[in-house]
Order: sequence, then structure tokens, then C-alpha cells
Amino acid sequence: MTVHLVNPSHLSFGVGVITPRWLFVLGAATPAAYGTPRITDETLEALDFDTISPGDVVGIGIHTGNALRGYEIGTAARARGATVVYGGIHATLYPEEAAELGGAHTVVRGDGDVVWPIVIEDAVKGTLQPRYEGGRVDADRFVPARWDLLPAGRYMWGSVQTVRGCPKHCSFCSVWRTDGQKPRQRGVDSVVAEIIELRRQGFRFVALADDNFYPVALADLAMAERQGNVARLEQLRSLRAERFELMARLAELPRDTVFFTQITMEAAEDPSFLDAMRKANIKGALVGIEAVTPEGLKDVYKSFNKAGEDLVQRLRVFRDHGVYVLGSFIFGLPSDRPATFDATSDVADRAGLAFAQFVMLTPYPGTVDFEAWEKRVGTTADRVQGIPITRHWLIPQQYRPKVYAPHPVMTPDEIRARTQAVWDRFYSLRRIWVRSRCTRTLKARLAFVLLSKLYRQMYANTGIATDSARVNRANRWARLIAKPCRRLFVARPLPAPGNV
Ligand code: B12
Ligand code: SF4
Repeated sequence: MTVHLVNPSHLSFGVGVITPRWLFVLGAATPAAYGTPRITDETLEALDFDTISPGDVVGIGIHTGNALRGYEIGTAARARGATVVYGGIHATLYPEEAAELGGAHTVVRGDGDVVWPIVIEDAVKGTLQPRYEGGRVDADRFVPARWDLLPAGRYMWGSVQTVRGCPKHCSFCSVWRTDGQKPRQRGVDSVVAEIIELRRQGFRFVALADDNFYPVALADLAMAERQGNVARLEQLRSLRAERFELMARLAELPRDTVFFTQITMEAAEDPSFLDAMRKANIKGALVGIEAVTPEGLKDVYKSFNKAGEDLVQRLRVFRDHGVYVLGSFIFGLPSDRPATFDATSDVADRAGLAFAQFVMLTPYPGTVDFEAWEKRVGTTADRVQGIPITRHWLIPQQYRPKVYAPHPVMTPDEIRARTQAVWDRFYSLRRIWVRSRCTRTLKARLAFVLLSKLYRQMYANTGIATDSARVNRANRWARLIAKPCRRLFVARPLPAPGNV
């Protein structure tokens, strides 16, 4: 019996940017008695179905965007006599769907760390339950990933999680509802041990796959203090102290080890935090800017963000402290107007962002936005290929709409075309070249240009373009530049433990 773990994807690039962490966490949670799990990440290459035999256990992890491909894999694996298990955020939200459309024998909801060995054992014994509740595992029970299972030479960045859950409640995001609002912070030793292991394998770039690296804002401390809530204040202070402790430990690693994380812009309120990030070599951070107007921020329940000139200043603080920002913006909010696109481009330029992504508002299940939308359109939802758009992930990729909720003043195509134009402007060669000044050497500058182009091909052209010719072109292009790009990220592996 072989245990398979499959990360589904319709598009394969040959080389991946970031290791999909769940594959290697569940790989580690697979008991040794069942042998070495066979890991397939379809963002590299499509699954070879001939590797699946009757009696095998096939674990498929799905988020909303890749659920349909996941269902194709599950159905085919079941037809080959395998036991099919689904997990991941989408299966957690729609367990019945995986059974109806994806050939699931069972579905794991929530975290897989603790429950996965039980599922395999039950599958082997023939006592499989239709559902397993993995719940929200405490941070001290998070299973460290097995990086020895990585295919050699395929990824640019490793990924290590330091905190799960986020205390905010943005309307387009499901994290605070599925992972919870209580930050679950991993112990410093376990995080550092994994990073060292990745470094030994020649990775010097590591993405901290966190929901929010700054889980305690100064306002949270002030609130607990005002309320006279001593226990909460203590708890928040200790979470914060642990962050600083982690950063101090990262600062002791070889200086060429570079980190990237996801963080709210609140972190700019505390220069000591940003300084600690710089010392820890956390050089980049994805910041959810979402909107540049106060109305837009209200649309997404993100009033802790800044708008207008305050926003530009806040983002520049990161830059001034040596933390480069990948700004994430959303287009298609009800308050957006045609002028919003230029205003956003302008902020992206002036705020000194290193990278940016401009996504179109997509109602993801499990979010406040999705629930309101589903309720509003009810049974009258438009259909594409017979599928209501409130189940957009089931619509074949090539027919999937790019914009879902009707906008008060713009047509879907206008929003799509204007979004594409903002990507085009931000990633024009001239602008990339100007931005690449943030690097120190010519080699690093060229690397910056290549990476900017790759990022754009992988995330914009395959996601926003409507014609399949453009998508295919972007896919071919990304495949072509991904390999040389990866070489820019490798380092000479650190010596093995005995040699340090
Ligand atoms: C890091 C991250 C990224 C990184 C790296 C992605 C990568 N290659 O790993 C980047 C920045 C590239 C990224 C991009 C995107 N992301 Co993202 N990302 C995350 C984040 C913060 C952490 C993921 C992670 O590694 N977690 C650590 C692992 C160990 O946890 P896990 O994946 O949840 O797996 C556990 C369980 O789910 C379960 N499990 C998972 N699979 C399986 C399978 C089986 C068989 C079993 C038993 C259990 C199981 O067990 C695991 C261990 O406990 C999550 C938020 C989150 N909390 O999940 C968002 C998240 C997954 N991303 C999200 C989105 C929307 C995106 C984008 C579409 C954003 C965009 N608009 O471009 C893109 C899509 C990229 C793509 N094509 O896959 C959404 C997905 C929502 C949804 N309903 O699908 C999330 C949940 C964030 C959110 N705001 O809601 N992302
Ligand atoms: S978008 Fe970011 S800040 Fe908002 S709830 Fe999600 S993880 Fe937290």
C-alpha cells in the first residue's frame, strides 16, 4: 500500500515558487509503518495516474481555486481502486461536495497534523469514517514538515509556518473563520530547526507561510489595558515577546538566509518591530493594502488600514526600515470608480512597493462577502455551463467568470480590462528597472527584473486574461523563465549537523 499526497493544479510550470507546505507536513505525519509517501505537486508536473494501485491511500488537499482539478484526480484515483481522502480549506468548508463530485471516501475538516495517521490506519483496517474533525490543533502539536521528501531542484523558496490564525475580520478573507482569531504561535526552536534543515538543502529563501506575522497590534494592548483585563494583557505581551525572540534567533542564522512573510500594515506603527524584522533578514512582506480610499476600506471591513497620503507614508516606513513590500490590492469593490484604477497605480508607484498584485474581488466561500452575495442572489444566480456562479469553482477554468457580483457603475469586462492595464503599467520594463534600484549589484538587479516578469506571467496573465491563447502563452513563458529564475535562489547547502 502506498500513501499518495497530491496538490492539484490545472497548470504546471515545471518549477515552483513556494513549496506547498501541507504536502510536507502530512508527509511527516504519515506513520513510518506505511512507507515513504509519494508526493505530487501538480504545479510542477501533472500526476501520473499509473502510479496509483488498488488499496493505495490518496490524500488530496484542495483550496477553492484548485478544487475542480482535485475532484478529477479523486474520481480517477477511486476508479483505480484507491481510498480517496480530501482535506484543506475547501474540503473543510464543503465536505459533501468532495464526496458527491470528487469520489471522496472520507473528508478531513480542519488541521491534518494529528488526525492524518488515524485516517490512514482506519483506511487500512477497513474502518474508515465518512468524516474526520481535525479541528484547530494547538501550536505545540503542529507537525514540522519533512523536507527530505522535497524533489531536488524544483522550488525557489521553502515555506515554514510560525503562526496560524488572525485576530482581524476582513470581509473577503476566510482565515479568521477557519483558522480562528486566536493566533497559534509555534515555538521558536521548532521553527528555527526547520529553517536550518531547509538551509542544509540549499534553500536560502524561506517564505513564512503565516496568516499575519504581526498578530498583536499596539491598539490590542491598549484595549486590554483600558479594560483592566490583566490576563489578556499578559497573554498579548507574551505573544509579542515571542515574536521578538523568534526574530532575534533568525538574526543569528547565516546572513544570506532571506525571509518573506505576510503582515498587516499596522506593523509600521512600531519601528522596533520593523528594525527587528530587518535584523532577522525578513526582507519582504506581503501587505494587504486592498483599497486606496476610505470607502474601499469600509467595503472590506479593514478600517485599521490607512488611505490616501497616510497610506503612502505608512508603506514607506517599511521601506525605510529595509522591509520591501509586495502590496496586494483588490479591484471591483462596490465603491470603486474608473478613477480608482489610476489612483491605485499612483499609490503603488509612490509608496515604494517592490512588487504588487492586483486581484479582482472574488467571493471566496467561508467569507462574510460570500455569504452576503449568496444570500442576495439566491436561486436567481446566473449560470455558466449550467452551474450557478455561486459555485464558481465548479465551472471549468476556461469558462470561469473573472468578476462575480454586479458592480454599481462598471461592467465586468471594464473591471477586468482596467485591472489588466494596472498590471501592465506596474510591470512595464521601464518601471521594473526603476524599482530594481533597491538592489545593490547588477546581478541582483537583473534577478529582480526576471522575477518581476515571472511573477506577472504566473499570477496575472494566467489568472486575468480571458483568451486561452494568452493564458497558454503566459504558461509557456513562465515555464521558460522559471528554471533560470530558480537558480538565482539556491545557496551552497549548509554542512550536515555533525560538521557544524
Ligand atoms: C502561504 C500562503 C500562500 C503563499 C504560498 C502558497 C504555497 N505554494 O504554499 C502564496 C502567497 C503564494 C499564496 C497564494 C495564493 N493564495 Co494563499 N495562503 C497562504 C496561507 C497564508 C498559508 C498556507 C500554508 O502553507 N499553510 C500551512 C499548511 C500546513 O496549512 P494548510 O495548507 O491549511 O494545510 C493544513 C490543513 O488544511 C490540512 N490539509 C490540507 N490539505 C490536506 C489534505 C489532506 C488529505 C488532509 C487530510 C488534510 C489537509 O492539514 C494541513 C496541516 O494541518 C493560507 C492561509 C491559511 N491559513 O491556510 C492562504 C490561503 C490558502 N490562500 C488563499 C488564496 C485565495 C490565495 C490566492 C488565490 C491569492 C491570490 N488572489 O492570488 C493565491 C493562489 C495561489 C495558488 N494558485 O495556489 C486563501 C484560500 C481561500 C480558499 N477558500 O481557497 C487562503 C486560505 C487565505 C485567505 N485569505 O483566505 N498563498
Ligand atoms: S486578510 Fe489578512 S488581516 Fe484580514 S483577516 Fe485575513 S489574514 Fe487577517
